[in-house]
Amino acid sequence: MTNQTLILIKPDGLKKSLTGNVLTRLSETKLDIIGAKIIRVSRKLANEHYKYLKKEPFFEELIKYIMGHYHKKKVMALVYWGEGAIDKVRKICGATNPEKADMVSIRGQYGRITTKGVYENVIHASANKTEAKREIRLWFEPDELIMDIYATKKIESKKNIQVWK
Ligand code: IDP
Ligand code: MG
Repeated sequence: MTNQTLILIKPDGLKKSLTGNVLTRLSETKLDIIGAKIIRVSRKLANEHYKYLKKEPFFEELIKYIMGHYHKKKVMALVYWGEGAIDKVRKICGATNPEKADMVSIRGQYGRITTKGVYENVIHASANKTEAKREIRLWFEPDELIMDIYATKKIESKKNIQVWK
């Protein structure tokens, strides 16, 4: 079954110049990239993305990590689409704890645990279809993807938008 998944190259991945390595590893999946961008993560976006971990002792450190307090203040967000996308990408990422992850997985190769106890594991990937839908809709607007993967609607916008001069 085809599905789609959200991937984030986290600030440690960007700081360590791992973008190329990570994209090369992901290309082993032969999936299609249908969206990509560099984002500066706000606290609001970070809180929303990790809201299910709010009660964890490492939550505040995790929010600082994804916002780039310890590395570069940016993440690369991507949407991959294709046959079994969610599972294929999770497999290449490896386990959440970089010390327990398969050594040839992305997290096993490049991740570490900080002295503050955060798993700096280079990459995020959606774990299942429900999570993928919530996360892709959170990180991307419909017109930033080259495929219509979820239902959309038109609204009248009074927003001040910036355009090229
Ligand atoms: P996942 O990223 O493999 O889906 P989640 O449980 O969703 O794992 O956790 C989100 C992120 O929070 C992880 O990728 C990692 O950066 C961090 N994290 C998760 N569990 C721990 C922990 O026990 N200690 C420190 N950091 C953690
Ligand atoms: Mg998760």
